[in-house]
Amino acid sequence: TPKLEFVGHDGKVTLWVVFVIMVIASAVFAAMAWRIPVSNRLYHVITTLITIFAALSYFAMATGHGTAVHHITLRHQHKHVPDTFEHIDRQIFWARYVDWSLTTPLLLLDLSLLAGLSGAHVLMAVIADVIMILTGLFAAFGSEGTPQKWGWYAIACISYLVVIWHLAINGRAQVSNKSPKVAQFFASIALFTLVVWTAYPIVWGIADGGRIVSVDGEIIAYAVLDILAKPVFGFWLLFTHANIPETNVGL
Ligand code: RET
Repeated sequence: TPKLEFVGHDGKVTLWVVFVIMVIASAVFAAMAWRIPVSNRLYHVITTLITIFAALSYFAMATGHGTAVHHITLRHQHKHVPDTFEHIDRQIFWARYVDWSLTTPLLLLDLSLLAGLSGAHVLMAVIADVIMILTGLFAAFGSEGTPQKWGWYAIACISYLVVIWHLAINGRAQVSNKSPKVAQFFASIALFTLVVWTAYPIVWGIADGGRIVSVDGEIIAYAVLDILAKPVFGFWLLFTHANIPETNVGL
């Protein structure tokens, strides 16, 4: 019989709590949009969509959908006796990857508009980001012990470096053409994003990939990161946008 690694009570509660937070954030962001002219609402629309997608994904996960069982076989080699096999069934929430493949490009769009990145750079950053998420999904379901599993993970990490390259290096260069206030704000929120985003591959490595952390531990770790990356990021962006008129994109 396989060893089961499934969501427990704490994980379930956490998923519901984050669902509620995402719904509230979506409602507040939408309300903030209605108070200003339509011409200034682009960040609001993008940011509200981000938390709506997250709410949908968390609802799916909290109700037991958006998940699949990953069958893992570990082969233990022994001297003089035949190899033994250990079977583990671990739950993988693929809904996360659907969420991330839509929301991380939108988050990048927020930052790109703020920096005034060129269309070519925005497109390259977004495509690299989608490759990062999809190869991360391949890694999550890749058979244990195959080189491809961590190979996909490595490709995802390289894609992540491409994203950082476009946002940090080119974004910084571009935003210096804007007012010092905008440049200062971009530097702060981009650094915050860099720190939070970099924690995801670390959590993945010790939870989904390395299975050192339980499914509940994984849910809690991603919950904290998702709240920082979406509602906290969103509030910070929209409040600052309201206070610094030069952040307007004119789109
Ligand atoms: C994976 C695993 C493969 C290697 C890398 C990853 C990066 C994921 C990131 C996710 C960011 C998610 C956000 C969600 C929004 O709330 C796919 C975990 C590099 C950076 C910001």
